[in-house]
Order: sequence, then structure tokens, then C-alpha cells
Amino acid sequence: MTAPESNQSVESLKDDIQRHVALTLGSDPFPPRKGRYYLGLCYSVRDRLLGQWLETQRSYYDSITKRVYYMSLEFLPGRFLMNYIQALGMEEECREAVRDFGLDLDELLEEEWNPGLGNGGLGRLASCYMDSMATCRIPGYGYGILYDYGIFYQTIVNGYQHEGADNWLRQDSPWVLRRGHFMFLINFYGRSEAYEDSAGHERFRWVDTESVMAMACDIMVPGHQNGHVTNMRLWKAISTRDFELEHFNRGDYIGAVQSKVESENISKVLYPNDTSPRGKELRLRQQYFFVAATFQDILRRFRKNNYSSFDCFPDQVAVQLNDTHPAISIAELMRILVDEESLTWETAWTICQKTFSYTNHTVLPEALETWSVELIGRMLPRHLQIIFEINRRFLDDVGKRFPGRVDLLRSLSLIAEDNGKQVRMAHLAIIGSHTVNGVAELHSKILKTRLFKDFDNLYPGKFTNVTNGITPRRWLMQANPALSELIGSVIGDEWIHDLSHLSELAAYADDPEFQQRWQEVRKRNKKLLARYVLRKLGVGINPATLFDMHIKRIHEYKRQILNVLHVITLYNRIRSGSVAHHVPRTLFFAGKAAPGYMQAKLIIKLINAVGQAVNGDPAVGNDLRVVFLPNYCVSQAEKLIPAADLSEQISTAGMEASGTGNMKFALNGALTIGTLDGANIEIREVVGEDNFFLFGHTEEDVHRLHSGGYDPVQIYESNIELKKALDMISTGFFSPEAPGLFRPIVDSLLAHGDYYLVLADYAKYVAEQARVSKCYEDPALWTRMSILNTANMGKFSSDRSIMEYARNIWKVSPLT
Ligand code: GPV
Repeated sequence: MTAPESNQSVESLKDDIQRHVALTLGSDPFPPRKGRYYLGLCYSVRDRLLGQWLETQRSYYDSITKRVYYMSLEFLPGRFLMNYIQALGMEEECREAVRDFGLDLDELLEEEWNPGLGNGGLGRLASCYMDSMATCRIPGYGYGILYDYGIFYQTIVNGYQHEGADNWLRQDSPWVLRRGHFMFLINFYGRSEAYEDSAGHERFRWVDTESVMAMACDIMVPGHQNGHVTNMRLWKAISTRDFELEHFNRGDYIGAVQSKVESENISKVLYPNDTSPRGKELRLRQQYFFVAATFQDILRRFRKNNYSSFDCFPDQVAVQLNDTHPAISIAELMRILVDEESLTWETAWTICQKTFSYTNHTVLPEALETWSVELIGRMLPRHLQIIFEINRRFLDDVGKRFPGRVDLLRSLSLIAEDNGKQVRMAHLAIIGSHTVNGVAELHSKILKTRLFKDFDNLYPGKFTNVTNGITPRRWLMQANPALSELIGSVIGDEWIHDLSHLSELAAYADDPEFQQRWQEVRKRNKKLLARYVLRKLGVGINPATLFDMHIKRIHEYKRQILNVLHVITLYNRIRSGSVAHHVPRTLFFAGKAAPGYMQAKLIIKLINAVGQAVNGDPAVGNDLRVVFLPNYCVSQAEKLIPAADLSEQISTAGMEASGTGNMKFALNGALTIGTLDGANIEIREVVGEDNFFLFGHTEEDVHRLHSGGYDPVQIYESNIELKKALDMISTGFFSPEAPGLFRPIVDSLLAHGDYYLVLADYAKYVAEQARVSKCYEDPALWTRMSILNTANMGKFSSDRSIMEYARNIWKVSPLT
């Protein structure tokens, strides 16, 4: 772009911003105020994207192409403004425009609230995939719920987690386009009624229902500088008029308003579901609400193309179930096809199986969804009938193929009998889909060989793997501008579209000049973070120390406790002077605990208590610092990750399905200390054994230890440093005001069998951490390892993942 043109575009952007401040917001543009001008900029950027969005949506219709429906109850998109600006390639223009008003773009960006419509990895993955679908021009949509309240806002009070309401829509978001004219009726409760059709066949209809409307709210997801803008459609619950009239007729005004409010509760709040929200009626209502609305939208589009038959439905529609949260879709599509479209059961079932595919994200038994037969029967009576019929035909088939195998029938059945009758949603998703995938190689292997072994035998080839990925746009270009620029200066910018280009950096791994520039960037990022921590917590940290980060949901299987035991061990070594010299470290923890998960909340308190003891001990000085950053979210991750030296990925082997934070760190040049779990294994494979700090029992070891013979007490008795650390926790060293406070943590490790094998991995972990420190003392070595991590992370672009889904599962190709 020539200079005069660019001046022109800056001037017209400035005009637009002021016009929006005055005419959209109704505010006086003078003097320029940050909050108003932030919004003025949002609307101006939005204007520039809307045309592309309309055009993309129109091109889907024009080309009558197969489309992907990515159904997810969670999305964590992070802030939109910079994402849109960079997608449009107008960063410099925006910087200049706001600078002319005496404002700073980076400060304006901080005005945006994070849409916290997800819990963690699963929701963030969905957003990385939306980004890649748009960038790879895969025709499709994201579908979900527009929660009024996202994941709770976390504060730390006296070391404890406090949950606050995240009313993110308090100020209208400029990004949410409400489609007030676009509503679908959603039914619940009532009963299934049998009747005879004109041909004398028994049919069913769902009657006497209560209903609510689903209103479409759209958010644009742009591809990177390619003019393609994908739609994310989130449903909001709106009460129906009928519902009100019924009350009004009885003269019950307050009752009318109350029932209106209650029906709108469906989209009120995201479930913080790390310990699963088993049996929560509202959660099942959310699932069906979003499924029923989405399918009405899918069918509306399908009908628009005037198809003569439903046989070609699977040639037009691919539905990806993001975990089992949308699995009731399978019963819903069967209901539509059989009850409303009058297809035979067999035809309908074939269509279903060709339409759906299912991604499993966990093997932890407590996180596998089940719904009681009683609840489904009450809320979705016709769906329960359909689920029973699916099960009857399925078990019939299994019985014929494996006569006499009652054990097999019991293990495969959609209905579990052991704990009151429960519908196993994973089983429904497996048999209703053509493909089931895990999210990393090890995880997919565990699905096939352990969790769903019998299903794999029954349906060879149905189970497959798609290793997760992350978008390099947000997680490198946007989060780490300094490193992006350095990379660009030696290998160009192709990596933004094709991350495999990063491999060209390997040639510079030993180049002293490049190493120095690499270190300068990392140092700069660490200083920026130190400033942020000082601002947020009032705690000073030293950027020259090793930044060691453990940031993710707080959960026992992620083993924050193992990290804490290492910190206490270092602390004891420093205090006793038993190490001649120590590599100074700053430990960063961040993450939320599910509000009902007491052990996880106690772990947060312990981290803070240890931090308080360590940070306040003059004997420690700068050598060890512990900070817990409250309210971990996408934007905070973007600040932390580019400043990390060490990434903690220390879950019990076999328990972390994939992990995606692990990828973000390695992409930004942090080194990983990790177990052979989830995607760690594949990261280590590509970055090289020498550039990865490995420790701990393998998945097979874990399986063996769980089968019997593991004795954590014996390990405790025989390891002096470990015993000392645990004794300090259990005797109140970190909680003098309440000495027994942390007993439950120590009990879980000693008295209750240490299910997550913390003690089993402690010694190896501490030893590997010593190797980390040693490497860190050799800057040339460390920098080389860091460069090689970034250089070899090409595989973990979500573009690669999305193209695998597109080719192997969805059978769709990019629009040209
Ligand atoms: I199931 N995951 C999540 O964040 N929430 C869930 O409810 C379930 C899974 C996570 C896994 O724990 C991660 O290992 C994985 O990387 C992520 O999903 C994306 O696949």
C-alpha cells in the first residue's frame, strides 16, 4: 500500500470511530475517552468485517457445498478486537488512528472483557478450531449457547478461591449480533403419544409440552487475511408468548412474568463442570435446548436447497459432537426423521450414522456423562423411547454376533444398571456416529484398548485419532509480537498460514547472534510480565529468574501438588543451605477449581499458603518466589505463556487426554518438564528427547500400579525430603492458625492410596527439575533448546488438525 492511500485509510478510520462514538453510542467525541473510543473502534472494525462475512455466508449457498456443524457447549474465544484487526491486516492503521486521538491501542484492547463461555481446554480447542476452519476456508459453523454468565470470576481472598458472577454481557458486546427475528420453538416435558397413521402404522408424537424460544446470536470468526468469515451461532433462551398468555388469562400477572424468567434461565449460566454436573436438570435442558435449536437451523438450510430426499442429507451435513454434551442430537435427529419426516427407522438410522462423528476428550470415569432414565423420561419422553429402541436393536445385533455373551451385552448397553438406570451418553455417541476420535495418539489408543475396547472390536475402523492443535494466529502472532517479528525477520511470515515453515528456524539454533536476539525477546516478555504481576498483585518478581509455570484448571490428576512438593523441597534446601548454590526461580500458578471440588480448592489455598511462607522468608530472598495469579483466562494466558521458561505438564500418565497449553508453551519457546501423557509424547517426539525434560511412570506403569501393590506410605517413609515436605503440610507449618487445615491433602496421598501417584513420581520429578536448573545455567544450551522447541512445533497448528478432520472425517474440502 502506498503512503497516501494508507493516510487516507487512517483518516477514514478516524472518521468512522468518531461517527460511531457520536451516532452509535450517542456520546460526545470530545474529549476522546478510552472506553468510548474503544467501542468506536470496535464498531469501525466490525463494519469492515461484516461485508466479508455476508459474502462468505452467501458463497456457501451459491456453491451448495457440504458444511460442518461443530457443536460445542463451550467456546473460549478470548478477546476479539485484536483478532479482527489482524485478520483484516489493519494493525498499523489502527495504531496510528487511535494515536492521533492521543490514545494507545494496547490500552484500548485491555478494555475488552473475555467471553468466558467455557471451562478450559475443551472450550479453547473449539475456538482454535473455529479460527482454523475460517483460515482454511472449511465451510461450516460453530454452534453453542450464549450464556449470560460465563465461567465464574475468581478472586483469591486470604488464600482461598472466591467465585464471583461473570456478567460479561452487562455492557452490550459489539461482537454479538442478536437475530431477534430468528427464533425457533423448543419443547420439553409432556408425553409421547401413540397414534395410527393413515396406512395403519403405529406412530408417535410428542404432546403436552412446555416450550421456550431459542434466539440466534451470531459472532463472526474471521480467517487470517483471506476474506473468509465463519459464523459462530450461539442460542439464547427467550420465553414464549403462549406461556405468558396462559397466566394472564388467569389474571396472574406476577406468575406470568415469573414463568417467563424461569424459562429464560436455560441460557443463564455455564456449568463449571470439572467434577461433572451429574443429574443437574438444568444442564440437560441446556443440552437439549441447544441441540434442538441447532437441528432446526440445519434442517432449514437443508430444505432451502429443495432436496427431494433425505438420503443426501449426509452429503450436505457433517455434525461434529464436541464430547458427549451434544450427544442427545442422535435421538433428536432420529425423532425428526422418523416422527416428523416419516422415514423408516432403518433409513433414519443410516442417515444418522453417516452424519455424526464424536470426539472424546477424557477417560476419567467421573467425567463420562450419564443421565438418569428417570430424568430423560420426564424431560424428553419421546427421546427416551428412541434411545431404548436404538439400544434394543443394537443389543439384538450384538447378541446375534456374539451369542451367549451376557457380559458383553451388559458392558456395551446404552443403559447402565448399577447405579439406578442411567443412559451412557458416550455409548449413544459411539453407536450413532461413523467415526469416534481421541485427541492425542496415546489417548486414542487408550480408547481402543481399554475404555471402549469392546466397541472397537465390534466396529473395526470406527475409532481414530486426531491430535489436537492450537492456532498460531492467537498463540504466537498475537500473544507474542516480539518473537513473531524476530521469526519473521529470518524466515518470513509464511508460518502464519503454514506452521511447518517454523522448521527453517532450526538452522539458527546455534547462531550466537540469533541466540542473543532470541534471548532479548524472551527477556523483554519476562519484564512485561513482571510489570503486570506488580500491577495486579503488588508483588515484585525478578525477570532474571527462571520462570516456571503451571497454569491450567486445578485438578488432582494435573498434580499441582507434585509441583508444590518440589517447591517445598527447594525451600527446605535453601533454608538448610544444603545446596551450594541454587538457580533462582519464580513459580507461577494460575487456574480455577470447580466450585464444588473441595480438594481442588484446598490445593489453591495450599499454593497460596506456601507462597506466603516462601515469599515472606528473608532467608530465601530472591531465590524462590511463588505467585498465584487469580482469574486465569485466555487473555492472561496470552500474557503468561510468552514469558515462560519452563512449562509444567506433569499429569499422571494416561489421564490428560491431550493438553493444549503444553503446545502453546513449546511454540513460544518454553521448555517442557512433563510425563509421557497426552500430547506431551508427540511434542517430545518432534522437539527431540534432548530438548524435553521427561520424568515419571508411564501409562502402563500406572495401570499396573493401580492393579495392586502400590504403597505410597513406604515411599514416604523412605524419602527424607519428601517426608519432611509432607510433614510440614500436615502439621501446620503453612497454616499455623489452623494446623490441621491441609490434612485432607496429605490423607489423600498417604491414607487413601495416592490414586494420582504423586509420591511414586516425586523423586524422579525432583531429580529432573535439578537437570532443568543445570541446563538453565548454560544460556547457550538453553537458548538452543528453546529455539528448537519453537522450530519443531509445526505439527501442532490447529490448521493441521482441522484439515485432518476435513479430509478423514467430515469429507469436506476447502472453498476455493
Ligand atoms: I471431558 N477437557 C476439558 O477441558 N473439559 C472437559 O469437560 C473434558 C475434557 C480437556 C482435556 O482434559 C484436555 O486433556 C484436552 O486437551 C482438552 O479437553 C481438549 O481436547
